[in-house]
Amino acid sequence: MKQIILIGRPNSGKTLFAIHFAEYLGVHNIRIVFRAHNGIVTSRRFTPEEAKRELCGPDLHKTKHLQSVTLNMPIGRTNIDFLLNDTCGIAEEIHPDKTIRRGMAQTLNLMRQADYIFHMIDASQPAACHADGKSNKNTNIDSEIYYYGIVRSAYSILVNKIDIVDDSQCLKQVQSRYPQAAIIPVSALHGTGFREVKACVGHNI
Ligand SMILES: Nc1nc2c(ncn2[C@@H]2O[C@H](COP(=O)(O)OP(=O)(O)O)[C@@H](O)[C@H]2O)c(=O)[nH]1
Ligand SMILES: [Mg+2]
Repeated sequence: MKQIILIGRPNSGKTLFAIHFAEYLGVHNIRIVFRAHNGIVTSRRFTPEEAKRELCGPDLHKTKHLQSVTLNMPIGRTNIDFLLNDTCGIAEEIHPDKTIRRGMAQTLNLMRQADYIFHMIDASQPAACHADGKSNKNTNIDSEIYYYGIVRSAYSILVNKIDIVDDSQCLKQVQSRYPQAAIIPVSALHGTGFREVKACVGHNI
């Protein structure tokens, strides 16, 4: 089964996107498989409301390890299963919490194995969109993901939270900063851009 990874900074909206995208594809009872770094695998079914309440939020690093959901999409005359992997957010700093450090290592490991990478950028965070943001361009984690992604050529940037920014301005900035990437503006909250993400998945699984 093809593996898709959602990767990005903590709080960029990966978990909310995974839940709402599953719902968009018709899954109203989402079975999430949790894969801890020590190999322990558990699973639980959630309604989208339960999943949002328990797994999303403004606290950094609510997602500490891989959370995968098997989704299904009609392609031509068949239905194809694929795995959407939500991950522990990654950042430049070495995190003081060992569990988070291991979660980040797990994210990076899966990024190498994944068949397709969706890199989520929070449009409301200037460091993500602006070349002159607070992070130095050479050490910025979003730039690191971008350089890896364009080499893999199975990579798109999802510019999330466009419901709360001036999207035309932000998109221009993201495009000039990441010129070789396919960029899809989305709102994980409202479902904006999901049709384009679905089309992209359809071409790549
Ligand atoms: N306005 C808005 N808020 C969002 C959007 N996506 C995520 N959020 C909020 O951002 C916070 C972090 O989301 P979460 O999915 O937990 O981020 P993660 O750490 O990348 O998994 C939560 O409070 C979400 O409700 C969006 O598209 N628009
Ligand atoms: Mg999360």
